[in-house]
Amino acid sequence: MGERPRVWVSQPLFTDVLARIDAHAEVVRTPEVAAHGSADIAAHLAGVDGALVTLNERIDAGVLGAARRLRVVANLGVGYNNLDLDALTRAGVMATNTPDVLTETTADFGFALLMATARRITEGERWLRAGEWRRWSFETLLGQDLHGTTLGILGMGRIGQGIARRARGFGMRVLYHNRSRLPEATERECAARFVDRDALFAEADHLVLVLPYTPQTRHIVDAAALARMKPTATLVNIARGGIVDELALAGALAGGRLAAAGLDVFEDEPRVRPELMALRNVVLTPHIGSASGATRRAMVALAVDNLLAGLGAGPHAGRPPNLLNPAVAGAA
Ligand code: 8YV
Repeated sequence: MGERPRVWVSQPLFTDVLARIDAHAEVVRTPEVAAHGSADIAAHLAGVDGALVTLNERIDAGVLGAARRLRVVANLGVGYNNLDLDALTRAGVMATNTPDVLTETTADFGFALLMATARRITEGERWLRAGEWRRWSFETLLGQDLHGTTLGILGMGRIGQGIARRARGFGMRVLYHNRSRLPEATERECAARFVDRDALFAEADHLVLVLPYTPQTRHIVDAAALARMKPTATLVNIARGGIVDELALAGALAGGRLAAAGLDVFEDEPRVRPELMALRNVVLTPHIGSASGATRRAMVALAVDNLLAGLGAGPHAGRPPNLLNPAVAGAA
């Protein structure tokens, strides 16, 4: 019998879910949440056949150089901008993500963040806790309605569609923009109408960003896009921070050119720009869109399925269900 495969797990994850790997491989665990620099990641990858990583770990050509036995990198998350897919493919390493299992949880969160932002919920709580609530008054903390308004969704994949379905129940009109238009049946089901990007910025009372982060979508919400938006509009970002030019956003919010923003993601996590921190009309959350207990467990379970499959074990041996670079499997 050959040597048992080795797997690196980049941060502590649900022990019982990870235990499924033990039957097939030796697991190199990370005892606490660490900021792995590229030298550290390269050193770990050099000694293993598979890795379970999060958005904290950037996997590119630089860290793959010495990873001679690496066969599969299973990313925890539907977004995989932390993976250089071309570099992984060139190195013959399968890459996988965790779609579907987090769709509804993340759509719930997107809606929660939208409501908190539009109705100034966290701002009100901060005000109350600071002892500012001295007398009830009619014109305190006036927000924006959701019902009867137009929701714009930029990026109409699974999560965007989940948000559209929720918006329907709230009596909102839904417009969307996406790289490609959805089939008519899906548009009907989501009660959503396709418009071009500029029209989306201009017509939305509330705009939610749910698109993948790529070189093409970096700063897609820049000063010019923000200038197209209504000054009464709210912007919610649950995708990736780099989609928005944060300095332009802070400027628009400070200058009254946009009513409010809800941000779960930032360009340089976990650092949040002081320009955003200083603003009253921004709801800031620490990238928790998919963070329900059940969903985070499901994400790890799916990543483990993908990892084991990439190592040639388990029910999907050799065919990870969420393979991002099939060219590698084809070559195998
Ligand atoms: C994850 C996410 O928590 O799925 C994504 O793209 O951003 C989050 O759900 C994150 O990727 C963990 O690595």
